[in-house]
Parts: sequence; C-alpha cells; structure tokens
Amino acid sequence: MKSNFTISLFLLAAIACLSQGCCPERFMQVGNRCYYFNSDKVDWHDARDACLELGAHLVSIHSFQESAQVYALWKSLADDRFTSNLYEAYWIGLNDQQTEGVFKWSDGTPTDYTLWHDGEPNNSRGEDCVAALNAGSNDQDRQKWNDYPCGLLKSYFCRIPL
Ligand SMILES: [Ca+2]
Ligand SMILES: [Ca+2]
Repeated sequence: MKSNFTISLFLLAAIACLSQGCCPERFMQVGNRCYYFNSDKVDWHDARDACLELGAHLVSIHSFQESAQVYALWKSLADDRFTSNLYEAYWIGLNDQQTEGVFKWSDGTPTDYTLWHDGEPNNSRGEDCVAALNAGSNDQDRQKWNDYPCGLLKSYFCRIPL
C-alpha cells in the first residue's frame, strides 16, 4: 500500500513535469534536453562560464539531428537580422585550446561527431573556439561549424540533459 502511494506520487510528479516542462526556469525542453539561448554577444569563455553558472554547459553536438535541432531553435529565437547575416551565429562547446588540432567538448562528452564547414577548421588567426558559420544557401550548410578566435563576441546555447 505504501509503495503504491509512493508510485502514485512519482507518477503525479512525472505528469506535472511533462505537462509543464521538466527543465529549469528559462530553459526550453526539446525531447530529453533542456536548452538555454542567450542572444547577448560574449566571448567563448564568458559564454562557457555563464552556462556553468546556470548548472549547464555550452551545447555539445553528437549527431546531425542534434545540430539541426539547435540551428532550428536559433532561427526561431534570434533576431532576423542575425539569422540572415553571415558569421552571426552562436558558440558551441567545441574547442582545441588545450592541444592545437584536438577538438574537445567543454561538457566532457566524446568528440564522436563533427560538422565542419568546407575548409574548416583552419586555425587561421589562431582559432580555438567553435561556432556555426551560418554561411551557405540552405540550413543544412549554414549550421556547419567554423573555428574562430575565442575572443570574438557571439550569442550562445547552454544545455542540460534531462
Ligand atoms: Ca585551433
Ligand atoms: Ca576557421
């Protein structure tokens, strides 16, 4: 009887979570992930720190589906003048600051997938931090990545897995 009561409470909590969204305040739930987008433009390190303060990490991407999810969110949230502007995209967690040419995610997940734009990463100007390039004629190309100088100012995505 007691365990039935506990299970009922758990189910009620789960139903409330699903109907209201299970993510912390200011995060958006997409599938089993919680995303936070900030349109303020900051350098990569400030973006990483801002995510950590929210109990999250800069977003990591492990499949084209995940990349498409993030890019679609960005298009729906960002100002039109940014989504139509080359180079005006968002930081992700990928970087090669520790060892040149060895790209790692700031959330510690494995680098098991990459989506580089043509000719990238090229480390021109000593580039160690990654963002979508937003160049190309279709969304599939525009979400592809470029390594940038970490000091450039960009918007960013944080994420917490549920
Ligand atoms: Ca580099
Ligand atoms: Ca580059």
